[in-house]
Amino acid sequence: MGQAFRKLFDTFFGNTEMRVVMLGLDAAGKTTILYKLHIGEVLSTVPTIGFNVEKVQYKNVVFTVWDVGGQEKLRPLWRHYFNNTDGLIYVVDSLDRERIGKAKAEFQTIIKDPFMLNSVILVFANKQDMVSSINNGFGYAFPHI
Ligand SMILES: Nc1nc2c(ncn2[C@@H]2O[C@H](COP(=O)(O)OP(=O)(O)OP(=O)(O)O)[C@@H](O)[C@H]2O)c(=O)[nH]1
Ligand SMILES: [Mg+2]
Repeated sequence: MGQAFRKLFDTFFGNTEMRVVMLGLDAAGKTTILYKLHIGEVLSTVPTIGFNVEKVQYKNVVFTVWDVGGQEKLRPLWRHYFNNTDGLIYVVDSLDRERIGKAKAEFQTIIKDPFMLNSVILVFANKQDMVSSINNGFGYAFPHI
């Protein structure tokens, strides 16, 4: 009873909770984003084997953010995180042109899953700092620019 009342009270006057899953190919920048959101700093990361999970509060919403490893062998495990998910942040490495097709295919697989049909989706084009340096002529990916 106490817990039910607390939940009702929180819904009207206090914190709302949302569960968010953050996915994307390996090295897209998911863990970097998670800790930037959580502690406001860019940490050095290692490839995630399994997941990281942190709570991030914005106004009266407490987001529980699951950051799941994106290596190819780990992707079949993504679907285990879909149940009860309110939101998906799909992170794309904007520089990784070679794997943009792979990123798209994995994204389509996620959003077709019945558990994800009601999720809010954000596609986050990451590493924009590098994109601007490429466009300024200092990059290696598009030497013709
Ligand atoms: N220049 C630049 N580098 C970034 C950015 N975000 C992440 N990185 C770098 O990209 C590399 C991979 O970042 P991670 O956050 O570990 O990537 P991940 O998506 O968690 O990778 P997995 O855990 O393997 O799925 C690291 O060297 C980061 O420092 C960004 O916005 N700009
Ligand atoms: Mg990671």
